[in-house]
Amino acid sequence: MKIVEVEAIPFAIPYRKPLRFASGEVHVADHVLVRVRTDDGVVGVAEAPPRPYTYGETQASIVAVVDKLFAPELLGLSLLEREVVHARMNRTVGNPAAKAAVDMAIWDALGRTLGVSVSQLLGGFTDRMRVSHMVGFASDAEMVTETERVRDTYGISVFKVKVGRRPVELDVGACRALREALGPDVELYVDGNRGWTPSEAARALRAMADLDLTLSEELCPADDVLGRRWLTAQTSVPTVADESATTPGEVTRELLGGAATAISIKTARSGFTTSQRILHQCEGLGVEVVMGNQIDGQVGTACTVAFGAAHRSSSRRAGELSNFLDMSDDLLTEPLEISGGELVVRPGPGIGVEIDPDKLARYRQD
Ligand code: MUC
Ligand code: MG
Repeated sequence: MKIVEVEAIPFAIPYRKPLRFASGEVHVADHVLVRVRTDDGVVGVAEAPPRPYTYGETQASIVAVVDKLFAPELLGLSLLEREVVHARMNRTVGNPAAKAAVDMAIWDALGRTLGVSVSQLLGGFTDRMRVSHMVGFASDAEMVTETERVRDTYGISVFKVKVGRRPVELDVGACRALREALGPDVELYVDGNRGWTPSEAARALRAMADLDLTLSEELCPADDVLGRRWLTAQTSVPTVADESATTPGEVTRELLGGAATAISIKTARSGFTTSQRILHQCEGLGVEVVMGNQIDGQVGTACTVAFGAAHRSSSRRAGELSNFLDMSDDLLTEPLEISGGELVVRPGPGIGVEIDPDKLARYRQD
């Protein structure tokens, strides 16, 4: 079970349709595949999606930090020494997606070594999650058409609508058009990616008070400390902290500061190990969680559903598991399939995915 190699392989797969949101846009999945090999010949994999506009990481920075800083520190450690792995990686600040991918590739290798599913190792609560789909910026008509197509094709009935544009009326109009087109049976919630000021957010939420929004995520920046507290205190829609709450310490700060009432957990930035700490922290505090999406490919989505389904509290809400559908291709031998609005955890050891060597050869950038 000793780690003998840690690889960071950059790859790029174009999106058929870009995702646009208040802090950025994605046209190409320029991610990094992390592979951890052991002396038994087992290989664990995970995917790091760089989000420079959220965490400052790039594809090149992820490759560099894994190759130059993490890999030399991890060689020779056992897959069971994950606390040591984290202590060593945490000598480097930041780099959440790089650390998360190393963590999850180690868990995948552990599951494969033991011949068991990582989802069962983590908790084994259920084998599936309901799926929530993120809807990016477009005209009202395009957003409605996309949402209806996703509902009709995959049975998805939960949608996270990107907001945070200026003027706020653009987003209020889009959310209203979606509610009118989709009717009352569909769940809608919003994510501002820090696009609004607290007063803009308060105004928008008042204007959407009749739309039955179930969550409002990261409407304004974490540095708007008093403004976020003011906003959260006056709205009846639960406030989700996403990019402001990526570590247990940040989760404490956002919740105790009154800036959030729920937490988005993303395995793409906190792996399995730290995500489980955050989940248990939220359970102890009586705070709801939602399994978020860092615009993951299929490897990343397999990780999110493995984690989300593993625990009662992370599987209650629909998980954000569907944006890989907009990619033109992916790396797996067998693609993930969403049907009836659900995604099932891959059976089989580890996270249950196999990388197609031909696809990796086609898309790798090194
Ligand atoms: C989200 O929930 O914010 C957009 C940027 C990012 O890092 O994640 C996505 C989705
Ligand atoms: Mg978000």
